[in-house]
Amino acid sequence: MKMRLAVLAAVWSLGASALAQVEHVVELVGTTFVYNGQTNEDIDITIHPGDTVRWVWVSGFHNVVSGSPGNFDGLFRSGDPENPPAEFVVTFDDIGDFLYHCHVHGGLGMISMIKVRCPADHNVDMDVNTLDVLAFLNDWVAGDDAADFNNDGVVNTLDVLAFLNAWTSGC
Ligand SMILES: [Ca+2]
Ligand SMILES: [Ca+2]
Ligand SMILES: [Cu+2]
Repeated sequence: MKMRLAVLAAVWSLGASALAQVEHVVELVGTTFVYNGQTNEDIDITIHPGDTVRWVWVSGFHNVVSGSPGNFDGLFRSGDPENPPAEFVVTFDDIGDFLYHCHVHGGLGMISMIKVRCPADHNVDMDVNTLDVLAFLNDWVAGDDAADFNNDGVVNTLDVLAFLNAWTSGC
């Protein structure tokens, strides 16, 4: 019995480890933000509360400013525009859509967005409810990569445990 509990605890902690903080790197190249081969407004990046985004200057004279061009919302700003090498890191704790731009090139479309969602918000609509369980199980049954909740490259029962663990915690 003790053994069984130990195994259960181990599986549970595997699930919890899926919630570890992750760093996402966005590069500043020429007049574009680049992430995963996507640029500026075409970047599709969804992160979790507590994750960080690291902006890395590769080429060009830039800064990183929250809000849309001409409408600084005061959430974050890297400082005055500068040349590489430079980096800027922000930790996102709140759920939401966070628009940002480069003050120098915002008019040229150097604008992008970070979406912050709870890990259990599987359908990315900012609510965690039973629809997310249905959406997750749908992907899980289909063996879809989106159901690889613990990011280990395999879709199996550990992902269900990890998902339900996150879902029960409410975020
Ligand atoms: Ca949802
Ligand atoms: Ca997995
Ligand atoms: Cu720029």
